[in-house]
Amino acid sequence: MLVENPGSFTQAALEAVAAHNIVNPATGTFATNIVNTNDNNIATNSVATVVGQYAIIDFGRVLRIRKSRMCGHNNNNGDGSFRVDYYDLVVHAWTTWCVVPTRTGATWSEVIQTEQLTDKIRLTLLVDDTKGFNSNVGEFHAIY
Ligand SMILES: [Ca+2]
Repeated sequence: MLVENPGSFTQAALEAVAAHNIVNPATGTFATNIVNTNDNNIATNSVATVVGQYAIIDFGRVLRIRKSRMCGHNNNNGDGSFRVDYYDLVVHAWTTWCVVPTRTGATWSEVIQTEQLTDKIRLTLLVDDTKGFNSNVGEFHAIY
C-alpha cells in the first residue's frame, strides 16, 4: 500500500565527517585561493586579508556537527581569529557557532562546540593575524 502523506516521517541527520566538508569547493570573499580552505590538503592554504572576508563550506545536505577542526600554516603568528557561523535551518540565518584562532602550523586543532544541525558553515575573518602574510587557513572542517 502506498503512503501518500507520511506525515510523521523523520530521518536522522548524518554525523558530519571530513568527506562531507570537501563535497563543494568553498565560496566567498577570501582574498586568495579560497578553494584551498576545504580541498582535503593541509599543505594548501587560503588567505583572508581584510576583517569580514568569509569562506562558505556547503555540505549539500543536512548534517550533525559538533567539532571545529582547523589546520594552520607557518605564515601565521597564531594571534588572529575567525568566527565560525552555521546556517540555522529553523530561522534561516547565519548564527555564531564559535571563534577559532589562526594556527601557526599544518596541524589540526579539534575543539568540541555545541552540537548543531546545518547544511553549511561560514568562516569569517574576525582579527587579522599579525605575521604579515595575513590570515591563512590550511584546511577547515566541521565534523561530529
Ligand atoms: Ca587546504
